[in-house]
Amino acid sequence: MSLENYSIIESTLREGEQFVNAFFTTAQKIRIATLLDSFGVEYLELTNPVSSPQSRQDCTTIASLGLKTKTLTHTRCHMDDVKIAVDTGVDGVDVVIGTSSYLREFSHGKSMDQIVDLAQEVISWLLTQGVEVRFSTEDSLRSDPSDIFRVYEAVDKIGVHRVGVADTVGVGSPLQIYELVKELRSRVSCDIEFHGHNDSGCAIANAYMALAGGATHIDTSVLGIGERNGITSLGGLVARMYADNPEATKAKYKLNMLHDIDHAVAKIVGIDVPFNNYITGFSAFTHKAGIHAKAVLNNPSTYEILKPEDFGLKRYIHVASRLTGWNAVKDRAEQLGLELSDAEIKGITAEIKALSDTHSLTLDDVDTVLFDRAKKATQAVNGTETPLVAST
Ligand code: HCA
Ligand code: CU
Repeated sequence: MSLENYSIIESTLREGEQFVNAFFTTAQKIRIATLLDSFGVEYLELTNPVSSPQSRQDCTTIASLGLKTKTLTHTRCHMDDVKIAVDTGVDGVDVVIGTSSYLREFSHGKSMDQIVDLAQEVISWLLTQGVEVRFSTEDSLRSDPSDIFRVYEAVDKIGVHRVGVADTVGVGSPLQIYELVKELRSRVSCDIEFHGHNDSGCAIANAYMALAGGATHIDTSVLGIGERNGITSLGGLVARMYADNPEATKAKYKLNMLHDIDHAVAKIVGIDVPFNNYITGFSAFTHKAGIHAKAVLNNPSTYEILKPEDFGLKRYIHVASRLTGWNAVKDRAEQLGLELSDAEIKGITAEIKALSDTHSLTLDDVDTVLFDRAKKATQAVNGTETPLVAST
């Protein structure tokens, strides 16, 4: 069921701020929050207000913007943190504490008994404050399952709204995540959130399998930015969900905003949108080989699972290569308004292939060949110098 009915917790303004290059001014935070709100994410997660005075101020500012999306702030499982969090006016508080032996020994030093007691104290206080409350176990995948189930069940019993599974080090496989979430689903009645890092390349697949196992909320960040190489990316999750159900995904989010959102955040953090980024990478809708081009020109669905027009984008057929085919060259000639016979197009295609066997071609090179041949063809027919080019 969760595959049709899930919420995105967009954490660019929390996990994303942990990306090495990220420094967000207040104005940039407001811009990112506003863009994500218009896109339609259900929640925004903000940096823990105790991190710095400006973080606290920004949290209050964003919580009071009157966005449609709910605002959440991240906190440690600590009374001092959650009191300040509630004071910022956010709709909800995302509490987290490490449960793996690594974090218990080398980070906060608490035993599982102490964690269970503390979690109950913090969560029950938060529940009196009228905010949405989530409790998550950091490094869930390297925690003893019986430990995390024990603490999840304890907070579920006192009425927490959501528990979170966090693959903090990106070690989980899709099957492992599915099985863990499925087991958790059978043990708690509250909602389940998944937060997955991408160290071993599974963040999107893991988020998807968490939903398949019964999770209701997925954490994302724009372009996946976060600690190390980041988490499930917003665009990647959207691409995955669209591949399953285009109509539901189009109805849920303003997909034509993704391009601007990815590029705006990339600019703010000083990176390029990767060439192979889901949906918005520069080659995401580019077809090259002649066989692909021919079929796509006949029917784009032959080689496209995502329709570029649904994201406000265009497909591009690459012709400037030795892999091209005459259908692609013909399409380019038509774009340029050139009238050439199929025989001529086939001859030009052979010429392009020969040229690109010796060096890399640009689209300009192809266009030059096309214009040149069109001119010669016209001269041959009319015996004149006038190029046979439609008015442009
Ligand atoms: C971290 C914390 C966290 C928290 C996830 C959560 C993680 O920075 O280590 O709140 O569920 O990956 O565990 O981002
Ligand atoms: Cu994280």
